[in-house]
Amino acid sequence: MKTNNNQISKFLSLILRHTPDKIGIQLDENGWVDVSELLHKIKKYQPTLNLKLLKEIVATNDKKRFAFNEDMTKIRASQGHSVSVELAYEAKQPPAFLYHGTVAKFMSAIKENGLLKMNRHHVHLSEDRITATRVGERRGKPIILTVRSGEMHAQGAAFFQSENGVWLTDHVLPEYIEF
Ligand code: HQG
Repeated sequence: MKTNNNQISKFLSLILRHTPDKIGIQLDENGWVDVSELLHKIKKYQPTLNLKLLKEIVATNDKKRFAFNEDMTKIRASQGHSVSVELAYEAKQPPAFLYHGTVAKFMSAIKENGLLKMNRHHVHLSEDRITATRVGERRGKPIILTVRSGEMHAQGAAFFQSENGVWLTDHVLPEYIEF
């Protein structure tokens, strides 16, 4: 059962972050889609998915990747889009330090250019080292970089926090990174 949920969750990430057109839906400018339309159009690909299961997946997803609107008529991915959406996060003061998990092969480029958003809309930073370690581990032996986010913010850089707690910013210059 759990693996089925994982598989549906992966498919939902794909649709709600990257290729909504694959099942013939469109995200609105803030990334939302109607739950009833989603359930209808996704049936062909995920025949077991119904409203009850969708609610379960949203509630139990390990990284809280999806969120409903207040009356649960709409759903969106909380972050990680490659299609253009405006998630309308509020700018927020970050803690003094945030962490970024990466791997050795990117280190020379990061030392030179800092952290870049690459294919995402923001650079993703974690509030604690354990989370950053998990992020880095997806690519190999993790290296944890400490970002002096408090100092960046004091000097005018904007930070946002997604619904699932990930910290987001545009670019981290190398001088704010402790290697
Ligand atoms: C690296 C997952 C070369 C960066 C995770 C990373 C997270 C550079 C990779 C979320 C660079 C981008 C985000 C530079 C950064 N030169 N490489 N200048 N700057 N990089 O996946 O932060 O499962 O786009 O270190 O748990 O790894 O999607 O970002 O290795 O929360 O929900 O370029 O993705 O969540 O990789 O991960 P990503 P990320 P989800």
